[in-house]
Amino acid sequence: MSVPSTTGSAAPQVCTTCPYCGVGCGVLAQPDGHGGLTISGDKSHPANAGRLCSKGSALGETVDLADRLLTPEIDGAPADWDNALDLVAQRFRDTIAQHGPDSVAFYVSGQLLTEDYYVANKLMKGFIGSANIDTNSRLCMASSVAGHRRAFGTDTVPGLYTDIEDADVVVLVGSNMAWCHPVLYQRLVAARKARPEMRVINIDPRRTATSDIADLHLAIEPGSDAALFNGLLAEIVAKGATDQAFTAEHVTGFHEALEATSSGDLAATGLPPGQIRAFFDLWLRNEKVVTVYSQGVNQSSSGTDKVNAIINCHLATGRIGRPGMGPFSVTGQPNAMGGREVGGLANMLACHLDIEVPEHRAAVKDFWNSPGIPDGPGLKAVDMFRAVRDGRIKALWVICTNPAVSMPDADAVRAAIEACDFVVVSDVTGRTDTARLADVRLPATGWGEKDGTVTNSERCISRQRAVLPAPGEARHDWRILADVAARMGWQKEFDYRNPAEIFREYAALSGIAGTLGRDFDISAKADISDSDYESLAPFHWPCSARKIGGRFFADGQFYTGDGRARMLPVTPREPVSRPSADYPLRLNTGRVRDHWHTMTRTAKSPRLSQHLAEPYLELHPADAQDRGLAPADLARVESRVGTAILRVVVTDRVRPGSVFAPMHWTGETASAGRIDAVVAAVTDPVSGQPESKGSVVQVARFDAGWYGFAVSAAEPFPTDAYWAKARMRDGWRTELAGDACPDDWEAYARALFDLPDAEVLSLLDPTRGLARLALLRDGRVAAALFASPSPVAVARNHVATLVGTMAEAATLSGRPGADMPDPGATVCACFDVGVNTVLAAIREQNLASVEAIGAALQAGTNCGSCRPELATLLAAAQVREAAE
Ligand SMILES: Nc1nc2c(c(=O)[nH]1)N[C@H]1C(S)=C(S)[C@@H](COP(=O)(O)OP(=O)(O)OC[C@H]3O[C@@H](n4cnc5c(=O)[nH]c(N)nc54)[C@H](O)[C@@H]3O)O[C@H]1N2
Ligand SMILES: Nc1nc2c(c(=O)[nH]1)N[C@H]1C(S)=C(S)[C@@H](COP(=O)(O)OP(=O)(O)OC[C@H]3O[C@@H](n4cnc5c(=O)[nH]c(N)nc54)[C@H](O)[C@@H]3O)O[C@H]1N2
Ligand code: SF4
Ligand SMILES: [Mo]
Repeated sequence: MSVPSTTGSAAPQVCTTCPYCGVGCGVLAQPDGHGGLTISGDKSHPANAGRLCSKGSALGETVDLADRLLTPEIDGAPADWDNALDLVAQRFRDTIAQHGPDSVAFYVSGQLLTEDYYVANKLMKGFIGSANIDTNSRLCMASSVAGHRRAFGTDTVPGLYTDIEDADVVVLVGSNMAWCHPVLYQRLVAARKARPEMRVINIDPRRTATSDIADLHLAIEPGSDAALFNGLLAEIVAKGATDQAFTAEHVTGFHEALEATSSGDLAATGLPPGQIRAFFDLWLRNEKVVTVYSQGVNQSSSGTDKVNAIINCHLATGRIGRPGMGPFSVTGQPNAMGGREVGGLANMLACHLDIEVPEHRAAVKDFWNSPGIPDGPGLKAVDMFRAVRDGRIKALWVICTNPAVSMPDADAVRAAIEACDFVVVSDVTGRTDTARLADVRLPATGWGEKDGTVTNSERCISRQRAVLPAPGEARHDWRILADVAARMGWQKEFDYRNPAEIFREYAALSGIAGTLGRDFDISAKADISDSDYESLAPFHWPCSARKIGGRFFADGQFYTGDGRARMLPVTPREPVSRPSADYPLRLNTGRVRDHWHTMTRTAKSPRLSQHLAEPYLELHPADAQDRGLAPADLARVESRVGTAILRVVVTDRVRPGSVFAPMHWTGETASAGRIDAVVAAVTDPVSGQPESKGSVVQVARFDAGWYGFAVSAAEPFPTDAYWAKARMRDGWRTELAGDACPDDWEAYARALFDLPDAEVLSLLDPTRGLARLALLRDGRVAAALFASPSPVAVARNHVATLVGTMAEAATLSGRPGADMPDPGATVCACFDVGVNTVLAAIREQNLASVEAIGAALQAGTNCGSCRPELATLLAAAQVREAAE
């Protein structure tokens, strides 16, 4: 829907949806006339009512065409679409003819739109006749899917976002909501402010920005969530808090679940008894409890059991599907939920139909008019890449995901892709670790250019709409898939003209699913016209003659054979990899506030790249001391499968014995920052989801001969033992380290910055190993390098402002003049406010609240994503003041 322009002749404002997290915020986007977009939150969208986080607000900075893949490529050379599509179709056809349908596979993504996903699934399961289509949701939501299916007989999130606001107790388990679902977190913060009696409990081995709001932070032993919730179940029963009417009528497995609990469970959590009591008391005293859970639960070798241990407690108390209560698995990707609905996982069919149920298969086969549907599940992601490695899969199509970075045992995955006979990658850029390995690269349209629907964490289906034209020769993912299908012989079955047509077919199929007793039914939309699809407003499923929107399960109607929910007996298990003398530390991994996954989009934004500009390792002070590691040193993190080199952050946010590293850095952005190279490919036996947060590692100093910090107008391509680069407003900032100092710093710098003829200003002190160089073009700084034998101590945010300035005597000091204080590391990305600026303002202006900081500096007043960090700075300053 185009909202009429408010600015006269300018391009119209388009109402669309954010392409990042599963909160699914509505966005208003308007071309700014310079290739970018002006972005604001959509006040009419039920998810965000106008709010956006730092990533959503910066969307306009990510749509330029730098690094975009704009034409198809075969073996690295530009090709036309006909040749590329013919080749893909022919290689898939030949491979299938020779080795059977299970010798090919698609690996797709929760960031595809529902319409793209539907076509991919239909092609593989319905026409190629293999179930070898899996998605990165296997690394993300698979344990929640499996847990839901075991408990409810369907993969359905019962509640709505308003339940989180209406609850009296919100339990956040393995969720860093402040950084990962920021707008939902802001809704929680606002609700809590309006009702100060509301209580928030955060269960996470690590203290995070989310812990800031928590009345109780349970720094649980990694992996011990099932033990804690088993303990809670036993307590519910012991204290008579069971809803006997609900369990008697609507639940089976109560006694088995209770019997599986043991008095020893709670010891495994490592929590002080007082904290456990406080948690249990809050849970038992309040009926309105919502338990929100995310990757700390799912990404575990016992993820499915953790999910069921949580759901058990809600079923036992009948606290499900009513306002302000219920288990709530929040989805990660913008269309993680849509992908589950459309059957993107190797063990599902479309519309919550089951590939293993003959009646379901027959219905879908008839509807698709397909030659046959495989009668069992295909390979799940980890097994799929093992099959690629073993040569069982000979042709692979990767769409909208970057497995060479995000899969566990990522070096082995990279090697498997490289060795595979035929690899196709559809992406918006060719510069990903995975796309670089492809035989055929296909340019896809990206956010802002494509049209379709997504489903967010609360089952709300929204439109993404194009606001920019498709660049170069890029095509929509659904169309690329349909073009290949046509060339494989299924022209008629894939003859779609637009996404509306695909959506109608999908909605009609959901009506059949509804008649087969499934809950995913949006058949009321099956006859939607093209223009109504164009203006489709966000709606919650189901949407059929029988039910529109709302919650599930308060009525005790479940989707199992007997209509009752299942409580599951859960025996808590530790993570599979155990710390040992060789690998004594537990490696936890996750996200940072301003980056999205493998950074192909967020790294384009200078402001999103400032908050955390380098891959890092959080390490407890005791563990750092044992290894002789100081803040800003480099560390080598090693497991049985691989190595990463990361910057050391010494902090008691992590427990002794645990380290944390972000998942975002890639071969494009750092020399050895791919943390999944270190993560072992251990999976949950039920869901197949990898244990991304439970590997064991050893950490040792990475002894560098020299360290460097560089800024440059143009992108540098270092080859040193360590480097990590990030975009900044006028170019690039790069951290460097090498084994032995270059003999000739000037020659080194000229090569690094590819500035062979630049004039060089230098300040060299070979005896102390210090080097400072500025490379000039027409008297202005084109690049600068600061090197020393220990981690370089220059004011980075100041040095970053040198590029493009006239060189002068102070250029190589690395410090701003007394009249220009160093702002320090960026906290507020929207207004570019640094830590030092915030601390100085707190001190000098006696600021006592986050609001006061906002009034003084603007920090935290736009998207609000940095408000938890501002609160932490404020608290630290106040503690210091009290101590002084
Ligand atoms: N900024 C940003 N936001 C994102 C994304 C992004 O890339 N960047 N990605 C999106 C996606 S796809 C997803 S899936 C979500 C993920 O959202 P989250 O799940 O909130 O994010 P993570 O940082 O992966 O992990 C959450 C927390 O789990 C904790 N944890 C680790 N082990 C355990 C454990 O054994 N028990 C418990 N209770 N906790 C544990 C970690 O310390 C971490 O703080 O974020 C979405 N939002
Ligand atoms: N160690 C560790 N590993 C993890 C996790 C963790 O917490 N720890 N989290 C896991 C989770 S939850 C997730 S969801 C995954 C995410 O991991 P990935 O899915 O691998 O990460 P992305 O960077 O989001 O990859 C999306 C790719 O699609 C491209 N793209 C963007 N838009 C489009 C489009 O419209 N069409 C096409 N064809 N391509 C497009 C992007 O450029 C990018 O290359 O990582 C998983 N891996
Ligand atoms: S919370 Fe942020 S990243 Fe998530 S959908 Fe909303 S604006 Fe996008
Ligand atoms: Mo995810």
